Amino acid sequence: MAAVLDRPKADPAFREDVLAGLSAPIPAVPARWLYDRRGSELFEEITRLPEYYPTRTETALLERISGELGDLLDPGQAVVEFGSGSSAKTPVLLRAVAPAAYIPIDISGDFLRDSAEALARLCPNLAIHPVEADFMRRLDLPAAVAQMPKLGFFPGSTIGNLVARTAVDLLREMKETLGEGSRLVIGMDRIKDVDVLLRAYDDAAGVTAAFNLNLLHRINAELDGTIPVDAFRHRAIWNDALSRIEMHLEALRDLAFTVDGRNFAFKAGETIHTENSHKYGYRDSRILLRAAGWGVTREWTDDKQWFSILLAEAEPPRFAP
Ligand code: AVI
Repeated sequence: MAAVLDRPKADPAFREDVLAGLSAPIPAVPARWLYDRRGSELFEEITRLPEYYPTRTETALLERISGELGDLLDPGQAVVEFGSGSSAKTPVLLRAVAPAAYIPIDISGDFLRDSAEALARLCPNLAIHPVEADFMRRLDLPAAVAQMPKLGFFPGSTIGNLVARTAVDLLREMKETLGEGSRLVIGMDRIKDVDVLLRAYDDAAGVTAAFNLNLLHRINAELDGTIPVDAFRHRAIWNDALSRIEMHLEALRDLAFTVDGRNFAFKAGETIHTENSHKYGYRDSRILLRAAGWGVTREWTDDKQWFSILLAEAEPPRFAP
């Protein structure tokens, strides 16, 4: 009885995604379930790994271009960040563009409040309006910023975790949320040497492996699972045709387990697909943004051309041949 009471309450959407995903012909669980408390801590650790170049490359690039960004963007805008803004990048952008207001949007209320409080200490004169919502859907911004020009901020190459169709849907929703005449600063990871990519997603210290395997621990804890976690290993694969790193959990032997009373069996070598991280070439990022109604006006990249920050403008609807 105590064990049942101690079990964290399962999110019904988590149960549904896991049961459907494990029964699918190509087993897969949506990547968003990697981020429970432990998963989020492990992701923070990943961002500090020597092999994981995106976070430090993007932050350094943002610092390098902050003067130019400040020249290109008028002060007094409302900066809308898609994600809670807990990273070091947010203060860099805010210092560069001197906004009148800052609106972080995140689905996790606790995370949102903590990062908004930390930011308020750093920028005491900035009006901060946190919005607890799923930014994958169109949403209404606070009335206080209705008349201000809007600048969206979507760093971290989070867009890369979505397949193209979903990425375009999200970018279109962002355009709707931000409105006519708005702009967007977005970070996108570039295609590069496969060894560099594989090391970034399969680090020597095994932090990414722990991040991926944590999903199985979470299923066991929250969905009454009996998955033998030690019988799975983390795999990072470069899928060249789809231009993405894929994370999988591979069964090391034939095995069987239950989740929420349902039976599952895996043969040695079979995998559960847990994440995609798409990488974009110069033209790819433009096509993706254009498909959602955003025109790229500037792009900056680091010396190695490993990571890009793009400035895009919401394009008015127009007839085209
Ligand atoms: C959050 N996202 C941009 C990370 C990425 O690089 O795709 C997630 C990640 N997965 C493994 N390492 C990092």
